[in-house]
Amino acid sequence: MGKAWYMSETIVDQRKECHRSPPEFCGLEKLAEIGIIYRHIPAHEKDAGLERACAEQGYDHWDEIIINREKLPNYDAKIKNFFQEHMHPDDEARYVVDGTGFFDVRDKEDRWIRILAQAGDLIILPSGIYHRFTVDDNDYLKAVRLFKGIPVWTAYLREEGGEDTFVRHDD
Ligand code: KMT
Ligand code: NI
Repeated sequence: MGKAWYMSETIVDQRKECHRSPPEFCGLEKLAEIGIIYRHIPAHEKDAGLERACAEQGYDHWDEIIINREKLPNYDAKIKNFFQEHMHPDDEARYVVDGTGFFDVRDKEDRWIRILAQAGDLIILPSGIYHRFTVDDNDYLKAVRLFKGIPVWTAYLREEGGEDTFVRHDD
């Protein structure tokens, strides 16, 4: 667990690892520096681990999402929205139950870092952090989403030189 790397400048296929050449890995302390929590909670400690995270961070609501073409309603639009750089007024807190995916965030110099999300990973992107998300070629990620209060699905896009606009992520 716990793998992150700097991304190649050009993305040919968002679902691939998109390494630089040669690959340049990103230390987990770098993620901590930008406020990201990236912690492994093995399946058998899931309940206690998530309870602890909820108590620490003040989360009191949760749901479960399966990202997969067959399972996720409105799949194409959601996949597109997830991969447009955006931020939320709330934390994005996800515990990966099964499957894999990538969360991309920027470092302080605006360089993209790709964070591997796999079973047992708790990833918390604090509110206001620009990010994007994609599944990989397996097209399957099952995650618990943790919230403070009932979630508002507002995402603010970061557009090249443009105004922030918002899209709805969920129904
Ligand atoms: C978001 O807002 O980017 C997401 O919810 C990503 C999908 S949850 C694994
Ligand atoms: Ni998001």
